[in-house]
Amino acid sequence: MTQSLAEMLSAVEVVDLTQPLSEDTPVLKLPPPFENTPGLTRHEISRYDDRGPAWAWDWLEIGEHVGTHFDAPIHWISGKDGEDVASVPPQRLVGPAVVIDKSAESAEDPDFCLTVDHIREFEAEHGALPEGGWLLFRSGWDARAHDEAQFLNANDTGPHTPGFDVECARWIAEESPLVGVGVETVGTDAGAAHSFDPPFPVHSFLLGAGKYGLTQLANLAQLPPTGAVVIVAPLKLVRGTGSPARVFALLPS
Ligand code: 23J
Ligand code: MN
Repeated sequence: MTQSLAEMLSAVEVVDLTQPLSEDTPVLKLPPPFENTPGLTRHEISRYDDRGPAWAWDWLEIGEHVGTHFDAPIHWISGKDGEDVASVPPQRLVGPAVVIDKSAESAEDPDFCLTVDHIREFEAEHGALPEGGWLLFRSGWDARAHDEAQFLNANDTGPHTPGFDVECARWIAEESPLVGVGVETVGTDAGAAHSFDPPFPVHSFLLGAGKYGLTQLANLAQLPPTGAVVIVAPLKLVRGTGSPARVFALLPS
């Protein structure tokens, strides 16, 4: 007898890959002359008071690219004719996850970059990358997410956080069956990627190829290398270049 989807769900574990969103959520800092995004500010509408006796509510001021968030193709000039957040087909936001763990390497070298060779090694052990899949890069950076200085890890030479090298970004965009990459850091690109050629290659190549980015993920350590399914849920923001997102992983329990 075939199981119903509801019955199958009882054998599924749900892992929340989302960082908490608050006024303290660390935010990307680009160097001058570039403009920066504001983080979250809450404005009170009422608090069970004269302004609304039985209800509390706030309105939010927040950048599209704050906290655990989704990058749509139109975020980058290479993808400017591509999808906004609201246009992304939901099927592309649910897919098999592969998790590559380079947390030891990233602890040793904060500028660690994933390469095509690392992906080939992963495939030799775990099988080919899945069609429509999401590559989740575990760097261990989620342990720093409570402290903006540790999380951004900047010094006089700029930010130092792990990412992908240029060829790896190009390969994922143009040759892999993946639809997106997710990271634990503040952006999908390495901290030093402003100095890469092209600058910010993950943004440039993936968004230019109509693929997606996902940042500031949590709890990747709880996922197996393969076998989980990721659910990415940004706001359906019309003309949005990105959006804070709730991200879940489902795994067989
Ligand atoms: C704008 C410019 C550079 C970067 C970013 C945004 C992001 O990381 C982002 O959140 O998309 S690196
Ligand atoms: Mn972004």
